[in-house]
Amino acid sequence: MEEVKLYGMWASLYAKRVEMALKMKGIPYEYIEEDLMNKSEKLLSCNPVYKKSPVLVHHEKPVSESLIILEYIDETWNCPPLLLPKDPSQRAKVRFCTNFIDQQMIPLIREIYKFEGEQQEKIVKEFSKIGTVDFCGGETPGLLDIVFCSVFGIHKGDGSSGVREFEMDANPLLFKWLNSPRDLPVVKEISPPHEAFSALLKQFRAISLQSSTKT
Ligand SMILES: N[C@@H](CCC(=O)N[C@@H](CS)C(=O)NCC(=O)O)C(=O)O
Repeated sequence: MEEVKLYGMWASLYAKRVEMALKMKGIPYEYIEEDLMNKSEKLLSCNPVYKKSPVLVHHEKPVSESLIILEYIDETWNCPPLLLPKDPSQRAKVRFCTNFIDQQMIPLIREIYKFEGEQQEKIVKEFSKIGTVDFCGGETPGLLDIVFCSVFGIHKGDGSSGVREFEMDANPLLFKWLNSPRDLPVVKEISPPHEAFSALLKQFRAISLQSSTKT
């Protein structure tokens, strides 16, 4: 019997991507909700370097960092659907894209939340350049779809945060990519409750705006 535990946080996009992979592969797991303001001893001991969630614990062995966890899942449960392509050059391309999303796109999204008006528009324009990155999609949803969906697909923006980068008409190139994985039942299953998530985004927006006026 496999023993799989996931230490996550209900609104964390990083935890959501791990949940998506586990569900797509049909791997049963126990989910443990972490209070990030008061992290458990278990989380701290499993991820002593970054002290962040998510952490996957498989037979008492911890794995941290969501992209590494996704690859661990694919290698350990080497059953369909395979998350990474077989061809090494395609694998390299997927890794390039997922790193690009985490290192370039997510920080840019955080920046967008810090500003209003013209300043925000400037950053949003920067964001649309992302359309020039040649994201590679496989025949069936895989690792890149999971990562992309965790950032853009789980929550349909309703404009309440004051930022429009999540909205379809504001960024058609980006959203063309999302059409199929967003409709996967697994994405619907793991999506956080809309109202609670919107409230959290509003809170994040208020804190981000405040921090930018202080600096
Ligand atoms: N690079 C990490 C990022 C994980 C991350 O930022 N987790 C956040 C929750 S969304 C966290 O644990 N924050 C608590 C903290 O930074 O103290 C990954 O991919 O897993």
